[in-house]
Amino acid sequence: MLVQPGEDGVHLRTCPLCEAMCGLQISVRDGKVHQIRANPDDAWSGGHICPKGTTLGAIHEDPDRIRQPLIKINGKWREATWAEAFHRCSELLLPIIEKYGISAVTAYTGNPLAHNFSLGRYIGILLGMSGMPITYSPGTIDQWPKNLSSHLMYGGWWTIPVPDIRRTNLLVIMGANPHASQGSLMAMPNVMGEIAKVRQRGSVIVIDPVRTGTAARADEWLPITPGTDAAFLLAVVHTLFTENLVRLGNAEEIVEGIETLARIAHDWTPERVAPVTGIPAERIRSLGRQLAATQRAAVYGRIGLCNQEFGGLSSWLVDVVNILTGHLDVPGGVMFPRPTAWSVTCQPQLGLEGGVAKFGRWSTRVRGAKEVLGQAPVSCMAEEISTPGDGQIKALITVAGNPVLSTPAGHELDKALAGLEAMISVDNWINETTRHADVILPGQSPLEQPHHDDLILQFAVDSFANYSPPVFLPDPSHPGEWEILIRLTGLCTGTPAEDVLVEAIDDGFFDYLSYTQGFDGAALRKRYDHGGPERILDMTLRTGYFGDKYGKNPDGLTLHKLRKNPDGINFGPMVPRLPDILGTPDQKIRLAPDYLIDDLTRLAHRMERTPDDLVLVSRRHLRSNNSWMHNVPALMKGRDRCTIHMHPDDAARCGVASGDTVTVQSEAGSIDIPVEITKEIKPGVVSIPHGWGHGQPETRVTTANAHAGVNTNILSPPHFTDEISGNAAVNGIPVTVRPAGQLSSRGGTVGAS
Ligand SMILES: Nc1nc2c(c(=O)[nH]1)N[C@H]1C(S)=C(S)[C@@H](COP(=O)(O)OP(=O)(O)OC[C@H]3O[C@@H](n4cnc5c(=O)[nH]c(N)nc54)[C@H](O)[C@@H]3O)O[C@H]1N2
Ligand SMILES: Nc1nc2c(c(=O)[nH]1)N[C@H]1C(S)=C(S)[C@@H](COP(=O)(O)OP(=O)(O)OC[C@H]3O[C@@H](n4cnc5c(=O)[nH]c(N)nc54)[C@H](O)[C@@H]3O)O[C@H]1N2
Ligand code: SF4
Ligand SMILES: [Mo]
Repeated sequence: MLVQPGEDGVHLRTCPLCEAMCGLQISVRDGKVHQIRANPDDAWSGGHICPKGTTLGAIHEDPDRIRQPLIKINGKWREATWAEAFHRCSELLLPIIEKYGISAVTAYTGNPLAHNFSLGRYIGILLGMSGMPITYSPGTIDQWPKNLSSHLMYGGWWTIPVPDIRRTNLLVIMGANPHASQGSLMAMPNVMGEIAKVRQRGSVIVIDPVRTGTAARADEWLPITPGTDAAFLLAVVHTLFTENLVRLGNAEEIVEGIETLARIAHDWTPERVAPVTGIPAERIRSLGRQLAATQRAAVYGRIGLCNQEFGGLSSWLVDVVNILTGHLDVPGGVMFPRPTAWSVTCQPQLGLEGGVAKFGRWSTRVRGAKEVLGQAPVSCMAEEISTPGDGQIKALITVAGNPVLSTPAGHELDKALAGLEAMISVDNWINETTRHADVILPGQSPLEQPHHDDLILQFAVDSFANYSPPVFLPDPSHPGEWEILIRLTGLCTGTPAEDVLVEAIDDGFFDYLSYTQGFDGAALRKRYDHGGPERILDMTLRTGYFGDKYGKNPDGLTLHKLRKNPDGINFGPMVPRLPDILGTPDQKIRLAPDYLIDDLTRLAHRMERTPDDLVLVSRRHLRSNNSWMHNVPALMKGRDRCTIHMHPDDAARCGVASGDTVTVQSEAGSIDIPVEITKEIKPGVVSIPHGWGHGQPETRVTTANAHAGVNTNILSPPHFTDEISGNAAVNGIPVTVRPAGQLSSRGGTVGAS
């Protein structure tokens, strides 16, 4: 029944759109996608799917999707051959590098690369070998605080424990809404189905300023004041110590710093934090008792805990509570996954081995923001482009990113991009960001390339492996994105993009990766008749835990084996991995790293601050995917999703009614947006989704432009960060709301930005 790439019939395929990684059956008729359904036999997802998964055909066939490179000359786009396009990249970039050096060039590498077969594996080449000293990513408006706490505690910045949901009886969800997101840094199919099962066995508690779709399906919703989770968790830790509930379980022999922790937690009584967090002291204490008394319990924190003022502390304290209650590395607690293939993106950072806090190895030119784990806040990018002087950024490469919509003060970045001397985008659409490019190099469609998740499987609750061949054959002249990245890397080092020796660099990368696993790459290469991402996939599978080790373990995993098992192979749930997984030199878990402890002074100041009248948080919707799926007509049906949610008490206070357009103003800017009044949000908190603000001139995203919405990141102050990680605080932004058109209390006229 299964057919070859390019043939009509039913193709099995993993959805590359989110961490649920659903197995799909894609039926093709007359060379077009006829229908997409869940694959009930998929060894990972067993029949789960969401509305986005059924639209992969629409993405593939989207008339706006770029199929041929585009070159902009005198403000006009024209299609070009690949040779012309690479040549144009060289014409643009080489003189800049010659004149100002490579430090005048930067890159922004966006979210879809984590889900993309080529980009995920090859982004390391661009970032590691191009010589660009500073690059940016949405990492610092996402999980950087978690990378930070993992690096400091476990000695590995991607050593992130994942809730073992399928075996837990008590799940506390903080700052995550899997009902929309389908889970993040916690990969499993049908996460809401799993949450329902936890409730049958025990209970689920959601701690979030918003009564989200997840909270509505939980046993309890604890509405917390945005940005106060660290204080809340410290009070839980306080309770565990004062009530003698600390049980380290598996971690007993390998933790360090427990005395320090007990000492610092002493001051953080539930009574002290209750008024600020909005959660009663007694509930904080009882939660501590509940966690300590439940054998299989897990606390899970995600983006609401990262994208906030105390992201680093909150991310750390989630793990601390799990450790103190004996729930680290045990079934039903939080565990470290054992991926079938290791990810090239999770290689240790050079110079940061051992989990030491050697940050600030450089700082940004304009703001002086310090480097943390190799990056500075993404909000620095605009000022680095627009501020003249030595070291000014003159050229930008974007790879699968739309920072104009996704990063703080994106409207300022929008202006800055217009002033660049050169911009090259590896992207499939002309959108709010890429409209500023001089050259756009499109990737293949998600159905024209193979698939096997690289990064996401590092956070999977099962050790799972699968491989999807392409559904459609790409135009043979269309290079894979891995080749595009290699050419751009070579270009950054001074070789014209068209002359870059792609194979040699690819071989070198393969050899390096093989070497990290103790293999001789040159010898291994003899086994393959071609390079590229499939060769890397085979090698990462074979040298992984379940791999055949190139013959030493003959029954082990290979890509060949996966091709013969199109429903995938599931090696079962997570298993204990301590202490082997620790990257700290003494193989101990650092419970109380100085770098984090030092930040408690900032949190103590926060406790004294006058409460804000109204603060803004972000939200996600199941039928969106950050900024880039609004061009899919089927996902845009129904009511307007780009609205501000507001509690009736706040609406009355601000004099606004449901359906009104209101002006929302922060220190950074103002936007006009329709209001939806709802009791499902804590009074004093409003929420707006990100990724909107389409309808910009010279973009080519027809459907998105017809449902433009507004860009909430106009309201995100670029300097509002979790200072210790540099991560953006897009939650907890003080705002005012008033009927649109009304003068602001400060006097001036205010309209949409
Ligand atoms: N459909 C869909 N799926 C997606 C995405 C998408 O855009 N659409 N994006 C993907 C990406 S890139 C990511 S990173 C993941 C994110 O996945 P999740 O972490 O599940 O993200 P959200 O759904 O935004 O949920 C964040 C929650 O944090 C809450 N929150 C805000 N501030 C605070 C706070 O201070 N404290 C607490 N306790 N809670 C707070 C918000 O109200 C919100 O409910 O989703 C991924 N999956
Ligand atoms: N206020 C607020 N802002 C946020 C967040 C929030 O919660 N609140 N969340 C943040 C988070 S977690 C994230 S991850 C970021 C996302 O930030 P970005 O990564 O900048 O944004 P995306 O919308 O994911 O951009 C995707 C880009 O990739 C392109 N693209 C899609 N598929 C492909 C492909 O296969 N190949 C190539 N080459 N390009 C492709 C799209 O055209 C688009 O330009 O947003 C962040 N911004
Ligand atoms: S939940 Fe939806 S978007 Fe995510 S992998 Fe499954 S089908 Fe794709
Ligand atoms: Mo993200």
